[in-house]
Amino acid sequence: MSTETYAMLIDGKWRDASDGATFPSVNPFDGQAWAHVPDATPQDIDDAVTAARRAFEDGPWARTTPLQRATLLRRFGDLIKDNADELARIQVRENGKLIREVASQATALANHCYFFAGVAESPLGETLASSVPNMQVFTVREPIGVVAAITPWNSPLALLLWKLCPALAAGNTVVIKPSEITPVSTLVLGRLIQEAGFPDGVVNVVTGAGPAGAALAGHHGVDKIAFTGSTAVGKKIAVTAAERLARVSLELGGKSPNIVFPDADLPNAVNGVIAGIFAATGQTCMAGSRVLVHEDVHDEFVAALVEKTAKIKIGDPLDPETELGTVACQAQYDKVLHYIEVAKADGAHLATGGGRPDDPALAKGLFVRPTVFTGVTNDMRIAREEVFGPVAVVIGFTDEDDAVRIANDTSFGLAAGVWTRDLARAHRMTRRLRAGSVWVNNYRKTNYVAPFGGFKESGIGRENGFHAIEEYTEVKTVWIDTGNTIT
Ligand code: TXE
Repeated sequence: MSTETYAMLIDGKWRDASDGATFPSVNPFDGQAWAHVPDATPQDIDDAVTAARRAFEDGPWARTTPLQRATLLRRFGDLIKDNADELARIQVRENGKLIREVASQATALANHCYFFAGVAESPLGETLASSVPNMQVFTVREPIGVVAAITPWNSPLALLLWKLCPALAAGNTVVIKPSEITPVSTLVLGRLIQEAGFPDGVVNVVTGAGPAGAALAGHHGVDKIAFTGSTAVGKKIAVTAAERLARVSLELGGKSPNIVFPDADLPNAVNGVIAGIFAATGQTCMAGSRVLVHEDVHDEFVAALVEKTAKIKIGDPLDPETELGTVACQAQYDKVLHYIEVAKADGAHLATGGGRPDDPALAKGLFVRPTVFTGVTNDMRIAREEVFGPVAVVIGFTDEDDAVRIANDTSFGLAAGVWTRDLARAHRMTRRLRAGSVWVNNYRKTNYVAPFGGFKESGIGRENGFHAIEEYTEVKTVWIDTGNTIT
């Protein structure tokens, strides 16, 4: 089988690793290596950071106007739209996500660029009230400098643009290190960045695994690290950043509760719970992996949930009819199967799923049947640790206070869902849940205008919306004495 070899983007040039090393990208549907990408050395990382630093300090980027940055971002958005099909198909090859999910993300990616093009030209400072006569006091927001964007494999391009667009809108330069599971989509996006006309060195892409990420995060030329990934690595990055007080934003794991009250529209709630946990094969940080169901509707709800889950169509992620694709890589696959065994050993009841599908046509792929455990208590490992796979656990509750107590009894705080027809309850719950996003009668919605991020160990900072620009700027306060009153 023919494989393509890709190069890294450093200072506007396509380069191999300085020692020539590469690693493969493996399609989780058929187990084939279909591309090879460079395995960046510390020298390559240093070159990329040096290029980004030069572009930030001296290059034409340092003198671009907001309008020029906005124009580049709009052009970039147009190119993403023009190449949406290729970008979607590459991501499916890399991580086994459904084409029907990824294809619809393409328009959202372009809108992201357009929104932050607008933000580039928006008023970001404030004029302050001055208690000193003849004194003008105002703030300006300035770029932080060189941003390292370290991204994961579950939504490689979306989670990259959440960082790249605000970073560029604000005037920073960027070194991207995509996940070693999904490097090619980011390298192809790099071509579009060049085609859009961003000056050399403004956006660089280096590829490699954890050590490359660690070298980038630890590089003294990096002023800010924007990371999405595991809580364990996020904590390491926070420690690295703290050593030189680099700015950091972290979007980490979750164990999000999706709470069904007896007054909910139950068929709607069943669909929402299914989409909440099984979309992207459960490999989303915001997955509604803990399903909290009121005791009055527990049995009825579980019966409907199990029946629908068992009918989910597993198959080729490139087939638009497929409803559940593969897990992204062998390590993730092993992790999901391990947690299924942990749940059984801890006494959870396996209501459906729980392993590989029997279909021999799917034998080569990293498939896990959509799985529902019932009889789960919130102290079990399956209710406390992030599985990042198609595994839902159902936990019963007695009343609103009980639901809030269970929902908030977690080290995470990324997201939560509430299913109810009672408006007052909806408002009460949204205020009491300790999570960065709360959805009522829907789940897993994100948008470029809406800030996204976590409470507690789910992260630091917010991506998307106007809040994102705060993560990529420093505030400078300017005092101008207009009266020459120095005595
Ligand atoms: O994540 P890692 P992995 C969670 C999910 C999953 C688990 C492991 O639970 O099962 O993490 O996935 C880079 N310094 N999420 O192993 O290792 C790495 O190369 C700097 C949640 O893929 O955190 C990749 O680019 N960088 C999540 C990125 O960090 C390092 C999405 C993420 O990889 C590094 C993905 C280091 N020491 C996984 N080690 C979400 N929040 O959506 C690795 N990397």
